[in-house]
Amino acid sequence: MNIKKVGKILGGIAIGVGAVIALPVAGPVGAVSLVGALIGGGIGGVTGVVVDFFGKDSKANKLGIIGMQASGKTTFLNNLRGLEAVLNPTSRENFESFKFELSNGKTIYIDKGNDIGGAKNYMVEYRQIIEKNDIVLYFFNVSEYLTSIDYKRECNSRLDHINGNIKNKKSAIIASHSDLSQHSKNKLIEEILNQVRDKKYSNLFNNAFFVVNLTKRNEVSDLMDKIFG
Ligand SMILES: Nc1nc2c(ncn2[C@@H]2O[C@H](COP(=O)(O)OP(=O)(O)OP(=O)(O)O)[C@@H](O)[C@H]2O)c(=O)[nH]1
Ligand SMILES: [Mg+2]
Repeated sequence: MNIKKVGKILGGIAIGVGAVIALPVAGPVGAVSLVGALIGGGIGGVTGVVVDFFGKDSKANKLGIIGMQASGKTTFLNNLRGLEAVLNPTSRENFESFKFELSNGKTIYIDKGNDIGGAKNYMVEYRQIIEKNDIVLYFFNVSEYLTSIDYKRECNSRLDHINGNIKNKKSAIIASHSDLSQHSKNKLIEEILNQVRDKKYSNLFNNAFFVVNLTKRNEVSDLMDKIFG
């Protein structure tokens, strides 16, 4: 899929609040994938063939959660489990298996796992985390990405590292803190896609890329619907 084209498509759409836009585009493995933008109260995102991969299995899913420091990894996990927000940076925490019900009534089983911090030293574990888990979610703060060159460099270097190890593993990129940007989710998607267009890891954004406020439980639910629904 041509990212430039996707950016243009998203940038050129006039959307009413609350509308869901889904445009068929050629997917990276030759399948037809959907470029979706859900705005208003919902999340903005690009979903693709991963939706098909994710949707079939009723066994417990092993979730690998990695990403930048303070990008909302623990907030996401806590929101899924109906727990209150934590404000402390994580070093390493185990979480027990849990269930999550999608809006279509389907139950998703998440296997017990590890919530690790986003400090750079944990990057040495990425390869193993990618190997051991069924689905890898990579988190970064979209607002910081677009305003701090150092953050962007660090984030890109991690994306490059992940891309080198991801092979055919299912993955999704989650850009958090959309609420801290003055731009709409659609604009943020367009901007990020433009910025990664010529990068080796741009394919990571083809399948499943979401821009979201992770502090809103309904946005986390929407995200789960899109990933697993
Ligand atoms: N405004 C806003 N705040 C968010 C969002 N996601 C997370 N936060 C806040 O960002 C802070 C860091 O969130 P965490 O969930 O601890 O981030 P983390 O990625 O687990 O951080 P580390 O474990 O230290 O790597 C918390 O204060 C969250 O409430 C978001 O989408 N929007
Ligand atoms: Mg954490």
